[in-house]
Formats: sequence, structure tokens, C-alpha cells
Amino acid sequence: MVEVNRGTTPANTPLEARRPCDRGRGVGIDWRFTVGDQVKIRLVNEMDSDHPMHHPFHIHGAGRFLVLARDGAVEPNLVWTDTVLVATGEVIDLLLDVTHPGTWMAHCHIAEHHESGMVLSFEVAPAPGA
Ligand SMILES: [Cu+2]
Repeated sequence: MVEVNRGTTPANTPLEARRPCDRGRGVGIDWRFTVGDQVKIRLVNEMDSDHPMHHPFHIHGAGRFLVLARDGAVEPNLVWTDTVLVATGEVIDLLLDVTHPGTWMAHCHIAEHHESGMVLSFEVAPAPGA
């Protein structure tokens, strides 16, 4: 069988997600939110990664999000969703509306990528006084 793409492993398909206000690369992913938060998240799918391709990014039940912009261009059709396709080389800005407490997962929806490490878990605390 001809190999079209290199095999994916946690070493060559890292999921690096950070808030726009975070600085630097490769910082640990430690999302901690509270119900009621509205969080901006930037997804960067680097063209020069070891495994450049589109990634359907999904956030489990913590809430819903809007795609605010793609490559800096404001998204004209704001629709609540839980998954967005991040094209190769694309930068997407999301606004996550956090509505449900618990431990949740965010990941690429391609099973091979998820299993090779494009996944994180994060915590959502209940709303104060709840
Ligand atoms: Cu993927």
C-alpha cells in the first residue's frame, strides 16, 4: 500500500490551542472556565506543520460557539455550532458560550487525529452561587 501521508503520532500532530491573549508557542493547554463565561479562542492550523490538512474541530457539551472570523475576515453568517472545519493554513476565531459545568473534551473529529493526540480535556466550574 502506498503511503500518501506520514503516520500521525502525538509527536507530529500536536493540538496547540491558546487564547489570543496568551503569548508564546507550545504552552500547555489548561482551559478552566466558569459557567457564564464567554471565551474567545483562536484556532491556528499551520500550513508548515508535519501533517497539513483540514481538521474538523469539535467542542463537547460545555456550550456552543460562534465562528467570529476566518483569517481575520469577519464571518458574515453567525450560527451557533459545536464543530468547525479549520482549513489548512487557516486561522479561526471562536466565541465559546460556556453553559454547562463538568469535565469536557475538545478534539479533531478525525478519529486518527484524535487518537494520535489532537485532543484535550478542560474544566468548567459551576456558576458562582449555583
Ligand atoms: Cu484532524
